[in-house]
Amino acid sequence: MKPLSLTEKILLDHLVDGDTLPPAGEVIKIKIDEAFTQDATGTMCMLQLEAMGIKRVKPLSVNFVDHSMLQVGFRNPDDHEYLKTVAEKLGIVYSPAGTGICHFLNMENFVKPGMTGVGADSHTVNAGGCGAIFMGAGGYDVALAMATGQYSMPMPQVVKVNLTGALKPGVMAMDVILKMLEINGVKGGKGIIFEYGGPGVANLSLTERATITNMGAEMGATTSIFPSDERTREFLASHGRPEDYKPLAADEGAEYARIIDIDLSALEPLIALYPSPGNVETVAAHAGTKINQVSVGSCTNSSYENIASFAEVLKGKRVAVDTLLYPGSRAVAMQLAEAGYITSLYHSGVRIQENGCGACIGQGGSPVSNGISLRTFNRNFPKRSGTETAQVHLVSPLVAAASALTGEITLPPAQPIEFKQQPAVLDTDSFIMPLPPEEAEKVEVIRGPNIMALPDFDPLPDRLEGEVLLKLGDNISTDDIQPAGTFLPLRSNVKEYAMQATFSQVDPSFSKRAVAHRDAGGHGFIVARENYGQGSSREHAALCPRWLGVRAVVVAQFARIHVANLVNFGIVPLTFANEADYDKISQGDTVSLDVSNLEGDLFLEVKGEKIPLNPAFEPGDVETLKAGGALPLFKATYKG
Ligand code: MIC
Ligand code: SF4
Repeated sequence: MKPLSLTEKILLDHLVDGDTLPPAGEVIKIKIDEAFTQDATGTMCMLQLEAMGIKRVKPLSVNFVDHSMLQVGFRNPDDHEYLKTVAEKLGIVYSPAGTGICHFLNMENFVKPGMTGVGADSHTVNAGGCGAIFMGAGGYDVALAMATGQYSMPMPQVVKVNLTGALKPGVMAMDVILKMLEINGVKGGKGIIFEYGGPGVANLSLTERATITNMGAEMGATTSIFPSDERTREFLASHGRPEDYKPLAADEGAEYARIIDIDLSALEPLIALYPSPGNVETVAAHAGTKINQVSVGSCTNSSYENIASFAEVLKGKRVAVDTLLYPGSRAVAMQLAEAGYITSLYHSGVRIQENGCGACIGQGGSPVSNGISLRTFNRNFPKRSGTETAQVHLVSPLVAAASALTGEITLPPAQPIEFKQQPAVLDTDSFIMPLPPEEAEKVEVIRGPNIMALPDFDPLPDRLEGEVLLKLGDNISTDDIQPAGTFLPLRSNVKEYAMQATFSQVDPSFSKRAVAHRDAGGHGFIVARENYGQGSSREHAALCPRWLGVRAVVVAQFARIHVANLVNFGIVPLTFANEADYDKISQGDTVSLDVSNLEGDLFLEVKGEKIPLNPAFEPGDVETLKAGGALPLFKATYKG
């Protein structure tokens, strides 16, 4: 038999139909072992799951609460109570606020080598560090996976990343993934699974591997995966799950679309400069730049090893700038406490925050105006920190530590940092486990006033006619389309979220203009260039524009998760057949598009000219688009 990559083995093992994998780009349907949400995407996901009429979820499913935890006013607490009670009703595990960040908890408690999963968060790919194939998806696709135990996606290409050597002192896993970003750029992972291998893998711990797979999202990759080996066994055993271990690796001689070689011992500390995770340079080149804040944590770098290394550099010294810390989970916080690091961090002047996303998603911890914040996070998009004029640069926990002490960008100590080895703490009691079906049926789902009904959307007309409401450039992120931060409590209220937030940071007049255009009977169009919709998986970046009357988005290229979300909410995603035609369209142009045959030739008619377009949807999406979105179609066709 032909030697197989690890990706091929897991996908073949999970194929719903047949026993061969199609060529890259063709849609495959796989069985899903786990599906999860977090609170910011979870309420919409659960509303859709309820609307599907599902009585109990099929695969292991979890609702984590980690993003929107400030609970200022009734909105967040209402969302959390809804997520808890709907979880009880439908057989979903519930992870309450304070337990930790979804991806972190997933690694500690649920992921097993060889599993497949989807999560309503782009960094679900984190789980690849444990030899599993996990992908980020929009809330509807996660609801569908919970309902059916299946997920469809275009078959990715498998690219091998061959690691050799071991990291030098002062260099961390963060520098490996920043190197990958330097090599591939923010859209270089599209349609790809990065499969790590080679002798260097054994020199990386599980949490280091997860740092690397986590930020595969920043390259737009479908996901990334490491083999399952002795280090995986150690991690699972230390977290009370030795029975979940099984060794997994690619076959000798497996074929890959491409091979990227990285010598770990040749890497040096790197920094991704504002405003993109793809702006990678060396820390050395920026040493001495004054900073105003340091923030350590996020799903990328908040393990015990990360924070213990950070604490060791700070020990006995005092930070020179405001320094915030977000442990990845309550278990990590307890492990740090038992090792004495919580006390030493307080002595150093660090502000220890709740175990959750926090400043990473603009929930507190905003930098000062015109400030520079060094963060161990994965995203530094404009305004995401909550301060318009601030700049965020991304670095490893060791660079963060050295810089916190000096108040300027500083290279980490050149000698190895030894931290205290402390047994992992188990925190499984924090989860609320599913009730037996007879008891679950009796649970009353509580919907406080923040939980609004899902809007109804009409089917696609034969012709779309209206205005180009916005013309944008490259790399528009879902943070640009539908910002999070202080708007997070509006996630369960589509109308308010759309009116207050959609494109508000790009053009504050957008929502009002769009609604007026919609109410006058127009269909809204958005035009942009490369990598449209990069970043977060939030389906609100499709749902809210749809509510505002956007019916088609025409760009040079889309990011993977966003294009699926557009289809799910009945917005037609299209790309230019000739990229240069982008220049022929202006904001405010009146355009029209015959969509009566989505499988035929498609042209954007503008100023008397017909601009040829390509579908960015799959042939299998036509029915969904025609129906006006996925939910109306599901309700009409699902037989249980
Ligand atoms: C993010 O990091 O941007 C988020 C917030 O985790 C999002 C999900 C969301 O918008 O709720 C993501 O990465 O998918
Ligand atoms: Fe949370 Fe930030 Fe990770 Fe998103 S990237 S899941 S906001 S910690």
